[in-house]
Amino acid sequence: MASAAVSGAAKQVFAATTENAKIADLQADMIDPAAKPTKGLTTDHGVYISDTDNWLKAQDGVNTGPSLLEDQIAREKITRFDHERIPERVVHARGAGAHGYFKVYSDAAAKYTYAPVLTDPSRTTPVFVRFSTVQGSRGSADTVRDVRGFAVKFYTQEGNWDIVGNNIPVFFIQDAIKFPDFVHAVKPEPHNEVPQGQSAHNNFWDFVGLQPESAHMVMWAMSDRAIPRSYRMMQGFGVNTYTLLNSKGERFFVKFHWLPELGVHSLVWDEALKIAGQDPDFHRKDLQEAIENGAYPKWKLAIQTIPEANEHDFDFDILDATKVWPEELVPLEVVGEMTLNRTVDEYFPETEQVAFCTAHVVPGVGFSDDPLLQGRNFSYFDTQISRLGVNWQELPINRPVCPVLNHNRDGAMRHKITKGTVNYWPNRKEVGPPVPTKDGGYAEFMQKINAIKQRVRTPKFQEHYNQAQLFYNSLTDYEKAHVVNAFSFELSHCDDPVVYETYSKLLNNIDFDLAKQVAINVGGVVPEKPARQNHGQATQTLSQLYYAPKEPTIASRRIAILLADGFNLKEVLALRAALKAGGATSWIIGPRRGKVYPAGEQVGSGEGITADHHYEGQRSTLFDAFIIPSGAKHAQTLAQNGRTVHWVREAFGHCKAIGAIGEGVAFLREAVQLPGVSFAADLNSDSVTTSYGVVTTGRYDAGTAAADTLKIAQGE
Ligand code: HDE
Repeated sequence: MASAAVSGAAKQVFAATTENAKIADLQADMIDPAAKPTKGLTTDHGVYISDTDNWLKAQDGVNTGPSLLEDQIAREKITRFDHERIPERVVHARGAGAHGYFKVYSDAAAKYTYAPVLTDPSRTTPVFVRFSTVQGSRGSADTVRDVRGFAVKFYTQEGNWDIVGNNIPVFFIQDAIKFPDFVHAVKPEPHNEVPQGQSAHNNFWDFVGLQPESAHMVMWAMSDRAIPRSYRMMQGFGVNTYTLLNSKGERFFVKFHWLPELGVHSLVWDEALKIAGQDPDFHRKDLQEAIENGAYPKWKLAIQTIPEANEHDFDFDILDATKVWPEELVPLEVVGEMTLNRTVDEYFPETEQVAFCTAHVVPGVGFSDDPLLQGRNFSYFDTQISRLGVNWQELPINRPVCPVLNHNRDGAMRHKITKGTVNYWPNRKEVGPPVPTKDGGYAEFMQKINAIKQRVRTPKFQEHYNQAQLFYNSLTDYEKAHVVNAFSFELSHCDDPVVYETYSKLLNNIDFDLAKQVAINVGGVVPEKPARQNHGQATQTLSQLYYAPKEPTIASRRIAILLADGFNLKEVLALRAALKAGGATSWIIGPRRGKVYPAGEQVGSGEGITADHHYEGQRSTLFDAFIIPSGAKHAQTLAQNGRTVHWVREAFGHCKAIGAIGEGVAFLREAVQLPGVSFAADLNSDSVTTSYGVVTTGRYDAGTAAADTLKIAQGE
């Protein structure tokens, strides 16, 4: 991927790629053209090509003659090109992937499972992770309002284990049989294939309005969780209820959680909309940039477990994927940590061809009767067949690092050549025998079933609003305001009154004020009283504020330094050094890409400093924070430029940390005129010197960090 953002300043702390068992396995299929493995171009059958620019023609030197079908070299080139595309994923089509590894801290989870990947701290298990959006096509924008996929493939020594999760802990439906309806409703509408990369349309809101089991998930999808700042700053959830089996034969229900080291952070809506146009690859590039800079994203893996005997102790069904297990009732236990430390070498054979499957579990991990999971276990294998072919598990990125041996054979694109005369069991040569469970063969839990076949769900599956309300009650006021705005935006895009009236009525089952505000905004049904009593319960772990990092950090943040000619060079150099020391990347934004000249140097001569982008090249939307150094002429020029004033005002509107020094403060105060802002100079505070100002609305810890950075710069 050619990436402007990855060039230049971003490669300040380039890290060597890291090897693991899966990377070693992939080497066998890797070609490095830079190592010149051949003299030059060959056909697919290995014959050197002397001309790749001219189709073989019957030509006399004056007149252009017909192109000859005989040209096998041209035909092969065109045919290969004609067939480059495969079907995109039916959902989660757009994604970004990376390699890494997983380690457990101890054998603490041995009381729940005998799976070594979860209990053996001496092991390093390679992983491949693919993050994705759900609704849009492969070419859609990254920052749209949507659920994010968070799919992890562990290449364990006992086989591949996939946790195919999302960044939201619940789902829209309870039973897999509803999935095609849900996906048809959210995807672009059938008559005109609109809209792309969003759920703001009649069909989605029609469906969820008639399907109250979606209410809880819809609340999450309308919250800030659906516009993450970065894939690296999202929680991940297995969503479905799985099971763990220990060596005593006891079974536990389990939910898997990924907790990001950097905390959970989101964009603001206006910013997300703008980035979707300014840099549709924002999240993809962010992941690549961080890994290439050595700022390896990390998540802790935590589990919630419920002993089999306690399955029915809750007022919700623990097999219902539209419900969370509140952490007050079932605490998280952190068991290990995942680190992503290598970007892909080639997008298609890795990120596009990776194929996840919820049915891929390893001994010690199993399924539950969660009706969504049961259906998923069928769907994933099946969909890979139409996307990649029946031998999809042989593809390099998908094959396990442990040996694979069975009597499955043939099918399109079979790669393996299995020696011998028998391809069935039992056979007279005892080739490929089953492995007893005591020697590591997969053991199903001996679950007793005494049931009547029927198309039903249990009574607890019928309650849909308690947890939707719990979620809303648990948000901070500003998070609630964002939810109101999100519903208002989405329902305003529905032009069928039946749709927005139905949904605004449904909201009154969750929260009276929410329903009222949204109905007023979108012309829905304004309620006079709540449709149900609010139970008033809240829990701190549902607001994303709870996941702010304990230690504020600027590591891996993008911080701009906004300059015009005549700036203070000493300050800028000190700032850059300080930002680099804190693990952030700094970006010079100037009047032109190329040299910008400090005070004391003639414009057009002298050393200057190299700007990474001009003012329009990268807008403030693409940075977490920015700093304006001192310099009289520079501040004056910035003040006279509508574009730079807008650049700063927009960043302020997006709640970014803003730092300024000396005349930079005057520029902020006089030209930009940020509403409601006090400057350090006005504060009469001992802890802040009067020579610089820091504006932060507290969205990012980068605010504090930028202040510290400036202090460092001052000390220079
Ligand atoms: Fe998926 N889902 N899903 N899903 N899903 C797919 O598999 C499906 C569900 C999730 O990066 C498909 O390989 C059914 C929940 C992710 O490659 C398909 C049901 C969760 C990804 C499929 C669900 C997910 C997929 C399409 C309801 C969160 C992308 C392409 C029973 C826990 C993985 C593919 C990647 C992809 C089916 C519900 C997450 C069609 C039937 C719940 C992250 O098989």
